[in-house]
Amino acid sequence: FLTQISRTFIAVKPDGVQRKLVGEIVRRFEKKGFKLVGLKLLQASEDLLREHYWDLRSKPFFSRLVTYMSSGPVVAMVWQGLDVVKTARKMLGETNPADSLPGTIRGDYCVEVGRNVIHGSDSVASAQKEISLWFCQNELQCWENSSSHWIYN
Ligand code: DGT
Ligand code: DGI
Repeated sequence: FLTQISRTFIAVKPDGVQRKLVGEIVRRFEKKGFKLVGLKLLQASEDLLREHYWDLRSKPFFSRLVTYMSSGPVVAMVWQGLDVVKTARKMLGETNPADSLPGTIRGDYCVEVGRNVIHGSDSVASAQKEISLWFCQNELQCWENSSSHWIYN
């Protein structure tokens, strides 16, 4: 099969928290049918963020990005479900909010790439890396979703 139950790392960025978008973002993932397996509020260190954004380390905006992302609390989450990595990216929209369609989170709630309110892993491999970077094993919950038979056949 090409489709898999997987996990992805989602973070409401400091601007998303300040703008009271946490509930709206959690609501969208819950209503879609994904399962929440980890959630915490934290102010990320610059070291954590430099590791998280390692692939962007040579970009001209890298230090601004780390400053922005460490400027206030973020809500870090792990969501699980069928093809959740790919689907979450669709729910987020494009990196640049101007390219994001209405109906996506970035398309509905932000205007600038440097304040794009949410992060989502861009591949299954980076999701695994990011989940282990941001969460300990004992912060991830295994639980039976009582409505799973109405979401999956
Ligand atoms: P994410 O989900 O936060 O990893 O962001 P992506 O993957 O949608 O976008 P990415 O990895 O290209 O960019 C990471 C962060 O870098 C993103 O929060 C916005 C910021 N960024 C990207 N390009 C620029 C830029 O040209 N200028 C500035 N100031 N920031 C940028
Ligand atoms: O995974 P994405 O966030 O969609 O995209 P990414 O991993 O290429 O970039 C991570 C973040 O970096 C993105 O959410 C915002 C920031 N970023 C990316 N490209 C730019 C940028 N920020 C600014 N200011 N300018 C950019 O061109």
